[in-house]
Amino acid sequence: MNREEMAGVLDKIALLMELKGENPFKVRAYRQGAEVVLAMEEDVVELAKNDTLNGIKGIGEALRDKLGELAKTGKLEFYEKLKEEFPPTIFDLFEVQGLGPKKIKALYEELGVVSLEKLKAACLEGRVATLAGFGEKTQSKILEGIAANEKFADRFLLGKTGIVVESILEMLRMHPEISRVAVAGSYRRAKETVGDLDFLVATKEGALVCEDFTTLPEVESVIACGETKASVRLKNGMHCDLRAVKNAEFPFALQYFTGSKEHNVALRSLALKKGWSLNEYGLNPISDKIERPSVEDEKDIYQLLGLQYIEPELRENRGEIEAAAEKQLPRLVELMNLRGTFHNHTTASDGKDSLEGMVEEAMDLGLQYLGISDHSKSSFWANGLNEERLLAQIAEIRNLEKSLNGFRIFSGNEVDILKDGSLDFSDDILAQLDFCVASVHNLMNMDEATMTARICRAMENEHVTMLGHLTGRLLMKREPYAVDHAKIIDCAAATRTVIELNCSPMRMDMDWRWWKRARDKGVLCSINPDAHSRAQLHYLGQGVRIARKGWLRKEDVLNTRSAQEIEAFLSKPKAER
Ligand code: DGT
Ligand code: CA
Ligand code: CA
Ligand code: ZN
Repeated sequence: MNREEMAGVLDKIALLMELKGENPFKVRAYRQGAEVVLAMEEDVVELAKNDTLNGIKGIGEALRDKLGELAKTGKLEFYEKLKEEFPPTIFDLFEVQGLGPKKIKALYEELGVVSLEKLKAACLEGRVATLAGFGEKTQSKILEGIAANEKFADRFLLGKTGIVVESILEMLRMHPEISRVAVAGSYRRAKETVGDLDFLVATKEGALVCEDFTTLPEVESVIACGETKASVRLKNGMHCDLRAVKNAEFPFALQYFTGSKEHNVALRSLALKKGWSLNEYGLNPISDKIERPSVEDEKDIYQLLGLQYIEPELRENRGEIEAAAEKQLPRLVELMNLRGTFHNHTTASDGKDSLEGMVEEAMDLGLQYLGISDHSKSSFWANGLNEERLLAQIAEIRNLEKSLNGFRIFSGNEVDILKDGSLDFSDDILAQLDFCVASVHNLMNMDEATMTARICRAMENEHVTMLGHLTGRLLMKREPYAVDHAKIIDCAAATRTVIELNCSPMRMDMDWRWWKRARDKGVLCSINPDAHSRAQLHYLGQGVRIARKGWLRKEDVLNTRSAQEIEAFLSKPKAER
């Protein structure tokens, strides 16, 4: 049980109590408790476990005892009982935009709505509009909300799923009856969003392993459990499949369930041409004249088909099979190639950690340098720096650097691109920085031509080292703004402006589908976490996987260069970079 899970239980208790129409003060106590648990500096789980969670504002005695029970046993009797009063699908209703506990209560009590499906049906039949306090308008709003939910139904951000995937892998590896373990599907291919998780194990004891899988601590409920397959819903809401195969089938199953479907279809037809039938169980000769091949792992399958090994990130049928046949696949960048990173925030603007804290974390990560780029003055919502504060920050950085044994801090800024493509700081000020990330943060509704011209003008500025989050998209939340990627890439190539791969999980922007084109035009990529806290520097891990998905090699990524090389790069005029 970790902090987030503990807070999650309190939040759900608040929701269910509200549904039951209980005392609003009690409800608020749980909700507030959840916030306190999330925000506490101390290790709240440890304190609760040791019964030392005392005298904390917002956590009364009743709550303290419940947290203690949760931390010690991983369960809470009170919550389990409360949950039994409702069908588990009821929580889905709270995800619909515009539906609060009061409305859900009415829908539940008067129409028996207990799931999204029932809610949608009730809306379509016009029954929701007839409820007191609802009406036609509310009904169509609810339908819109459901539609928006369905569009992103049950997809999760790649960058937020790593922890649960790693912990499930680790537990499966420890199982005595399991010889091989892998995660397949879109997670293995590093898609920016993941639908469900697909685990694969090699075992002789399929039924037992499936059964044990359903009892992992991450599991919320069991959907199905058989001899070779189990399906569960995890506590974080994700669906998750486990397939148990024989050791000899493992390579084929891994290849098949990694996908993508399009890649598999193309690979299967290539196999057919060579006289094999390929499926999730094996590679079988079509005629008995051909001998059955020996396959130990996934690499052997590609080799038998006359292909270079294709890294999972590339398996989207976007030219990788052709390139592998011609032995032209790129050698992809790896996390250990990164030497530093740019675009990071501190408490000077809207970051949660100090300059020192950010630097400490970067050093712990084994990096040689860190670029600091807080917001500029027009981003007042993010406490953007004015000229005076920016100059003071440069001085602070130069001073801090003296005590760092050669670790470099590059002083930069994430400078706003204004409406007409001019920048938030004058050239005199920008010239005093080591580097500059230029980003759009407002007026996002421009038409494509205007927005593209605006961004291109910014890139023409000699001081703009790189372009930040090209489209401003927030995955599953905010559409990208209209911008002509091809033109931006051409302009970046012409002006020698680097484009950032912003690897904040909800951004992953520029999109991976454009990087090969950029690379082929000689545009450099900078893999940037856009970290607003120390912990967020770790976004680099999934960022590298997205860069790989974009066919990028070490030499295409600026921040694989050493601190000295970066210094030399930044000191040259852009035209010579
Ligand atoms: P997701 O879960 O929506 O993010 O995407 P995937 O790629 O993980 O898809 P999923 O979980 O439905 O299936 C896992 C893999 O299994 C998929 O990438 C390819 C393979 N697969 C599933 N259904 C089919 C199919 O009908 N034909 C072929 N060739 N492969 C399939
Ligand atoms: Ca999947
Ligand atoms: Ca699946
Ligand atoms: Zn930004």
